Amino acid sequence: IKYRFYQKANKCAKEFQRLKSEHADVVLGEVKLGQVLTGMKGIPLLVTDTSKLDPEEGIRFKGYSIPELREKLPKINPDGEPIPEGLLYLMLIGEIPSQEDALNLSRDLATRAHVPQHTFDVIDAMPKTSKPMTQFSAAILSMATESTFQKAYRAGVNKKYFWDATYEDVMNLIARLPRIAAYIYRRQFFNSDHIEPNPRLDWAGNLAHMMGHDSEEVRRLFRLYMIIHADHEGGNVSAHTAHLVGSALSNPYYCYAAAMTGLAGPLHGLANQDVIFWIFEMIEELDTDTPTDEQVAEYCKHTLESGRVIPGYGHAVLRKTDPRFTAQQEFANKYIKDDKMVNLANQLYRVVPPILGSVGKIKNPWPNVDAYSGSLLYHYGIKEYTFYTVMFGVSRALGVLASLVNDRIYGMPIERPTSHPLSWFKEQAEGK
Ligand code: CMX
Repeated sequence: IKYRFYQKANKCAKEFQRLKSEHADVVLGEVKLGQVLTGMKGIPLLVTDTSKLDPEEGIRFKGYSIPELREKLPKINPDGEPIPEGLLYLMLIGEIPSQEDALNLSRDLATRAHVPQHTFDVIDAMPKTSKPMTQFSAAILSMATESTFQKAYRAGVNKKYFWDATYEDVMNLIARLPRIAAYIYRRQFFNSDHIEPNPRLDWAGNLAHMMGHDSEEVRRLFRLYMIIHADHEGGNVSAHTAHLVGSALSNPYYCYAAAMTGLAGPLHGLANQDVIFWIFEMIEELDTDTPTDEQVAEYCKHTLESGRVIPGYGHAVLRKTDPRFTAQQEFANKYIKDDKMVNLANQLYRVVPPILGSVGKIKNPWPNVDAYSGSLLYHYGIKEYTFYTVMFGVSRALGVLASLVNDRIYGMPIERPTSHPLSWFKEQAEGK
């Protein structure tokens, strides 16, 4: 797989270097002050090859939409969901893998999954009051002791081979994340009654197993979850953070730990769990778990009036219902009959968009991925919602770390945009 990756990515690396040397003066567009002041939206600043986000249509991974991936990627059970290893293969190599290729990658990950003892010690040394994402980020950082890249750099390896050591770190890190996540979960919520990995299971199935939710239904959900959260092009906070930190040639463990501290923010991955937190607040406030649409609308207005966001709704790029939301809704329609949390997610989809739309300033009133995932997890018995963002973090590694190997093989330089004091922008807008 590494050799196939090299053959494909090396061609792109040559293209990257050629464009850099032959077309450096090409103008890509103009930058408006409004873009600078609203989080650099819409400025084409990053090269990311794993996936591309269209505001209307949603995410495509190497050109494939989520429905296409669900149909074409290899599955263990013909009527189940594809295994995420197939998506990792696609993002690295650019082709839909055969069943054998996907299973080979799955086996490769299983052989790399050993977590060093000191990482468990780091987790165990933290108070149980530490948030699961704090434990997760610290655990990832602690594995930097194992970094092949760091050792290769110190040994003076030529920079044209950096990608190889990065690839090794990236695959090891991806392989170990389910074990680390499950360890945090069992420590936090099951009194450290840990469950050993089963190396015969696929990457997502093994996570379900080690968390103690060992049914085929949960494995099927986890496979879907891990695919839809895997990547969202390069500009989102977690992906961009890993890329930025990586541009300093920090090792992949540093890069991904940094990315996870970004994912832990409520405007990004924490929304995965905040949706359920907010729904429970609503249930408590309204004193019913089957509120009317009018009651839900009142509660939404109350949230907005108190200067808070409605989690799971809105997006920095998307302008339509997120296809990752739709994929989960379809999954629920197929497998779940009359569940309170799922019903609430559907009810919110009916009630929230018109309210957000009427506010005026909100560019996208539609749901994002986070509006549904918590309800599904809750239905299948994963009720510990303060853990959900860790699951997001396990999944997001697939895309973000595949991109990091690309960054290294392309020979991407250190990232260093220009900043100015506010007075400079004022001068540009209004003159002196
Ligand atoms: N509820 C209330 N207000 C919202 C809102 C929401 N769901 N979505 C946007 N707004 C507000 C913004 O806070 C902003 O207000 P101010 O002008 O007062 O600062 C205004 O509407 C304009 O924002 P925008 O341009 O539409 O959206 P942004 O690109 O600034 O923000 C996002 C995008 C996702 C942070 C925002 O929609 C949000 O906070 N949503 C809720 C949190 C959430 O679900 N995050 C997860 C996103 C997906 C992910 O990364 O996992």
